Amino acid sequence: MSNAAHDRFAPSEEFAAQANATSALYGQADADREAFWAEQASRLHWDQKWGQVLDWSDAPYAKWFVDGTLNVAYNCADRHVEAGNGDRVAIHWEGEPGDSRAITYAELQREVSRTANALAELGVGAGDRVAIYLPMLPEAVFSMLACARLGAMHSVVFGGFSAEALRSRINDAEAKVVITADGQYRRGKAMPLKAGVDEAIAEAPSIQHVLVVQRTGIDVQWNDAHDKWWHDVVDRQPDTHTPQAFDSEHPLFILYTSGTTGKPKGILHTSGGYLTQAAYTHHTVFDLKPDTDVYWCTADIGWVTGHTYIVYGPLANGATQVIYEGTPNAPHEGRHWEIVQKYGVTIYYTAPTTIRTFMKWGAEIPAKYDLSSLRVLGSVGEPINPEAWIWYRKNIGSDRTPIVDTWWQTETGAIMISPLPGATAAKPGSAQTPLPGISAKVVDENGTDVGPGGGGLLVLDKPWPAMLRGIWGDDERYKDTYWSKFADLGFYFAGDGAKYDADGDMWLLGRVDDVMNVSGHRISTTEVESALVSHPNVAEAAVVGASDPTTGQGIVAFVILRGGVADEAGGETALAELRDHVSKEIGPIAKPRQIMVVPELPKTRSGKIMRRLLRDVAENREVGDVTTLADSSVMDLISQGLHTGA
Ligand code: 6R9
Repeated sequence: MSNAAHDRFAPSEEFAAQANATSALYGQADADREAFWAEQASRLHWDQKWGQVLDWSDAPYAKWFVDGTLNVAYNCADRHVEAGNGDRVAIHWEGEPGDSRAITYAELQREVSRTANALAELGVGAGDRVAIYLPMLPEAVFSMLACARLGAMHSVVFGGFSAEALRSRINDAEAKVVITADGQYRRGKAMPLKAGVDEAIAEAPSIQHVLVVQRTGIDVQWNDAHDKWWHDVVDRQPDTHTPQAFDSEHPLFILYTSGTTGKPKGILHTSGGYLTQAAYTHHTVFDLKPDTDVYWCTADIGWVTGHTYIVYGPLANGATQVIYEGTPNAPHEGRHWEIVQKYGVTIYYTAPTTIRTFMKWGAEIPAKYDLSSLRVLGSVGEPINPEAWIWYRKNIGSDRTPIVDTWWQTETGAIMISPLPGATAAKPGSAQTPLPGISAKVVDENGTDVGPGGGGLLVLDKPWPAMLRGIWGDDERYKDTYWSKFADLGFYFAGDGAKYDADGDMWLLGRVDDVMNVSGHRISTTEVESALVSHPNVAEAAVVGASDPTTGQGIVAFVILRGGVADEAGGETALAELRDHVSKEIGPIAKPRQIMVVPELPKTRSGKIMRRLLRDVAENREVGDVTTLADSSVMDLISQGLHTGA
């Protein structure tokens, strides 16, 4: 079969010659890490310069750029206007129904100022928390930056989350204000959004005001005591606002992410270090040229990728970017490529799950559009299987563009491990190397580096500027989750399995709770999934380790077949062939015990497969809690139509 995993893709000479970063950057960072980060911090405007670069004396709580002061929103809007770039488009916003709006940096500065004035009128000040529960509208960006401008923390809650999820997040952070919209467009339909807020705040006593953007015009229930239309409150505000400088360690935002227990963790990020690493990585990893590039990150603002690579990184760098409101198949499966063509997008950043969806829809769809403007492609969120990587490069990147596979987490705040597009000969499926200034290792249970060819756990062994500064209201959990496993060594435990190949490049293998143990062999669910999707009949695959009386765990695979092959390939012979295929790709030890053909896979709203639920099916248990699924009916579909081959 395919040797995709063994191919290497060096940047072209032209690309390398114009790249923002060369391999010299690694040596420069290694020679003096703090001096390197100080240089990166100089990308920003500081009202007062820092003294010490890093104070790690209170580990695991870092202080970066000690005593420096800055205003994050000023850095993301005003200073570009002052530098003469007020007419540059900051945001090409594209609505799902086809409406659009171009927002220049001068307008961004005015909109953020108005919003900040409005929030101040509603009583929001430095240190307060504001919940943001909005679709992908320009107002989401204005709201986040308005909070930053005032020194208030935002807590963005993904618009696809339930009222219950919103309530628990509002209550945990004791937010004063929630910003929402009447409704949101999803595949051509206006769906209610404010209704969820009404339900959430019935038991959220900290909320004093609900600020409502009118997006769809659908009916809403109105409570005069706390509801206010955005257009009534924000539009009448003065469009200037004097930003105040805050300490480098002033809190910027809280973002909730799921952990191993049920209660989400409120990951806390602060200002100077976070913005420094956001700007540096966005410039270096995507090779951003602010004068000429049109950048597009397809994430939702409700996830960390939307925070760092839609709001803070690109806007700190004065980039021009596309923000799209809707889904990739509204109103047709070529929508993303139509947008790339319309705006001349040059840098495109998305998730493997989206790429595999495009594969499923077929290469003939992107082929209908002019994608020649693209020059850098990115991937984030989960390991990308080599076949998807190759498909992405070939069908979206015209077999020409570098691809950056970027490993990072909500907790790390910004990209940590990634190729440099102009310097790295890329290996499909491997994030390869910690960025200049970042240190990461693969270690065994004792914390010893496993060395080339070895596998183990990913740790970050030196503090980095955008690192989390704790879990909101839960210091113990912060120390326990990330710092207790290698307490003597002071390593941050990322929760991911990883290995080095013979060249010493890193391969991220998924969460360690997704690593299976079959007859004493460690096998990553990702490796088996990757082998399955390298078979021409398979569109998508999810693999779990189900408990097995003889082998410890047995491999159970759930596969979605490609369109047109479902009938023949679902049969016993075809499934046996699939099992043999995996055996051939990885080894007999990785041969699935059982393969089930399913119409859909259960995914969270950020596109991560919920293996826990599949494990329930594989172990013949009643299926557990499905409330965090993007579509909770998927599990019913799976249970109804199982064809299995064993
Ligand atoms: C940015 C983001 C973090 C987890 C992380 C890891 C997985 C992210 C990856 C990747 C392999 C990549 N992950 N990027 N795994 N290769 N390039 O996704 O943050 O939602 O907090 O998820 O996602 O398992 O630990 P978050």
